[in-house]
This record gives sequence, C-alpha cells and structure tokens, in this order.
Amino acid sequence: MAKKFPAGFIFGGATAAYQVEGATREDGRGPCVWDEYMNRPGARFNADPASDFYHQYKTDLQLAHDYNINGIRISLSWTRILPEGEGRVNPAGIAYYNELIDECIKQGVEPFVTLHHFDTPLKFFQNGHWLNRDLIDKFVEYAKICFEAFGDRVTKWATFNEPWSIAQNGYLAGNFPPNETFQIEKAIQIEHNLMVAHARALNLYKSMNLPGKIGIVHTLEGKVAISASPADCHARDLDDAISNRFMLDACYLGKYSDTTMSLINEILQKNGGKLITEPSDFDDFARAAKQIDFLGMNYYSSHFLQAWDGDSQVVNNSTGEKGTSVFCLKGIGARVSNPEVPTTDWDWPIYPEGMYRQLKRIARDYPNYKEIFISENGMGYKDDFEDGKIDDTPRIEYVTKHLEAILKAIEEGVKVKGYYIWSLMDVLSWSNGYNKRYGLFYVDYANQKRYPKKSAYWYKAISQRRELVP
Ligand code: BGP
Repeated sequence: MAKKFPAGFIFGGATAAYQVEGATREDGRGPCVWDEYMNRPGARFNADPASDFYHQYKTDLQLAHDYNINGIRISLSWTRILPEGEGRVNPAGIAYYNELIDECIKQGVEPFVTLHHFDTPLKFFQNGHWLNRDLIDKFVEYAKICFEAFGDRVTKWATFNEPWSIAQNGYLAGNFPPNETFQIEKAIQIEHNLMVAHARALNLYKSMNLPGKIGIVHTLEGKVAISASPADCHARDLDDAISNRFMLDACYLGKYSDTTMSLINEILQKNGGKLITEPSDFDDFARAAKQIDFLGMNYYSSHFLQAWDGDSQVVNNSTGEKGTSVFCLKGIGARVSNPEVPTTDWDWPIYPEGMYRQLKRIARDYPNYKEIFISENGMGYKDDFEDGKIDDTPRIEYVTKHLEAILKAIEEGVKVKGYYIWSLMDVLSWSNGYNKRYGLFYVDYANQKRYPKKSAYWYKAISQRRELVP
C-alpha cells in the first residue's frame, strides 16, 4: 500500500443540488420530478429546506476551506437554469451558479460540476422520462447552456450522476420515481439512452475548446459470487453486466462488447424485451470514448450474488432497521448476505476490497482510461450529539478502510486523483430523508446550524498530511 496520497490529490466533499439547496420555489426555479414526488400526500419528507445550501453556500465553503477540503462536488439544478426544462433561461439561476462557482474558486475549493444528478424536469419525466429519446436532445441543449455560462471557470464536468441508479431504483427496486419494479427491459433501455445523452454532451463539450475536463459518474457496486459454484458465478456476471459493464463499455470501448451483449441478451430473453438502438448511437459512443477525460466512481458497497430461479422480489430498507432488505431479480440472481461481511444499518455490506477490485478492473478492462476520481464514498449513520460532541467513529473506520483500498490501488499503478467524501455536510437522502446522515458537518435541521463531527477534524488532518492518520 502506498504510504502517501500523490501531490495534487483532491480531498473533497460531495453534494447534489436537490439534496442540499432547498429553495425549490425561489427565484424562478421550475419543478423537477422530485418536487412532485416528495410533496405527494403521505410523503415522509421533502427538499425544503434540505441543507439550505442555496442561502448558506458561503458558510459551507468557508468550512470546507477551514478544514482543508480542496474540492467540492456540486450539481446544477436543470430547472433553476431552464424552468421549463427547455427554452427560456432563468437569469437568476445562472446568477446563482455563477456566484457559487466564483465563491468555490475564491475559497480554494475546486468545483466538480455534475449536469444531472437525478433531478429531471417534471415535464420531461411525465413525458416518458429517459425512455423517450427526445430527452437526449433536451439534455444536450441544457448542457450547452451550462458549458457556455460556466465553462470558462469549471474545470471538471460530469454529464450524469449514476445512470444505473436512475434505471435500477426507478424501474427495478421501485424506490425512486416512477416506483416501477422489475421492468428490466426499461432499465436497460434507459441505461442505453443515458449513454447516448452522455456521449453527445461530451462530444459537444470537446468541440467547444473549453479549458476543462469532462467525464461521467458511475456507481460501481462490486459483484461477488457467494460461492465458487458456476451458477453463482454466472449470477455475479449477469448482475455486473446490467449494473456496471454495459455502461462502462459504452463509455470506454465506444460499443458494447460481444460478451457484454450476450449477458444482456440473456437477461432480456429471460424477462422479455429488446434493446432499441440507432446506428448513429455507436458513432457518438466511439467519438466520446476517445475523448473522455475521467471516470467518477461512486462506491459504497458490494453485493454477494446467488443463483436465483424464482420470481423477482424486493424490499427496500428505508428506515435503517437492519436486516430488512430483499433484492432478487428474475433471470439475474439474488443479492444475499455474507455472514463474514459487516453491514450498515441500511444493510449495505461494508466491503472495501470491492472498491479496490473495481479500481483494478477499470485499469485492466479499459486501459484507455485516463484518470479516476472517487466521486462519492461514505457511510450513512444515525449521528447525534453526546456531551456536546458528535462522535462518528464508525464512519472514520469505514472511510479509513476505503482510503487504504485506494492507496493499495495507487501503489499498483491505478491513476486515482481524488476522493470526494459523501457528503460534505448532512444532506437529504433520496429515500431515507433526514435520519440517514453522511456529512463531515452535522446540520441541525431546526435552525440550519453546522457542527463539525469527529470525522471533520480527522479528514482535515489527512488532507494536510496526505496520509492516513489514526
Ligand atoms: C448515491 C447518490 C447520492 C447519495 C448517495 C447515498 O447513489 O449519488 O445522491 O444519495 O447515493 O444514498 P442514500 O442517501 O440513499 O443512502
């Protein structure tokens, strides 16, 4: 394991517009899918005020600066910039992001800007969401406006955050809008359409001769067979294909490899359905694969796979009551618990080895990759005050093990250039609301005050020394 992180390594904190900004109705912002979803009768929480970042970004950036955090992941709210998702630009939205980006730079906290972090304009969601290919063009138009407005200062752009989560959570697990379950054909089609939108936006950016870099953020959950049996290993390969490999191929090979397509076709045959593509998609993929500057890798967990012949079943743990999750997909496999691997209260296996393996896998299977940023990693925890302090030692232990995995991969030649802890401050969790905290800084949602957790002091020391500290 390398002892020190390389010079220039970014120790960042991650956020996303919808999870931190609040102010969903202010200054001309238009509705996105989550506004409607989180304000339905019976909804347990919504995004007002979230972490009030819309008003408090200066405080948060000052904290980042003071704690030696030299990068921040932010995302842009599409409907703050284009209230209807297209057409009329909202000057207040552009002004807000201009001020935010300028403040990041002033504080020495480099912004890493994601164009789309789940918050599709409501109108487009209602009109077929990412199954409707018209949305690809709308996304590229929105991207162009952002590149023109902020591209002189933003040096790290990501097209999308976690296309797989949009597909899986919305159409397989049913815990994101539109809450559909086991629609495997739709999930695969959405992945493809998002890859086309990514490729076109990336190619556009590259044609604009702007000074920054551009990539995409994927959630790369590890997939591990629960036994050495061929059937369990095949379940692992199928889950890996639909969750990771299909989209990595599109981004880095510029096509779907034969092996990938045979796994995807097997899943489609068992569930019914067909992937629809256009020939030009593969031209777009090929151009983008030659130009992509970096991969943002979100990594929280790995899944242990067992062969599964039964029907699909899902139970989402959205409360933090341990041991309540179930996820079995027909034609793919069952995600089962591994008694040797600890889990968080939300049943996410804590498996840093999986992060190391994913990093090595990128270097092995996609040797044309240029750089990797760990764009999210962190631990959901029910933090609270004790004697006026917030002791989040389990989070420190979790992050330590993952930083060790990164150091090991770096030692072995994998080009990892930064780490953005999820999250900078406590944020709204998409399906858990406010009781699943991730931040280095505790947010008291009653008054929006920030308090450093034990992990904030610890992270500062790591960033100052560029090496792990106890
Ligand atoms: C990732 C998302 C983040 C964040 C994180 C934690 O998938 O990109 O936006 O929410 O997961 O997820 P959760 O809040 O469900 O625990």
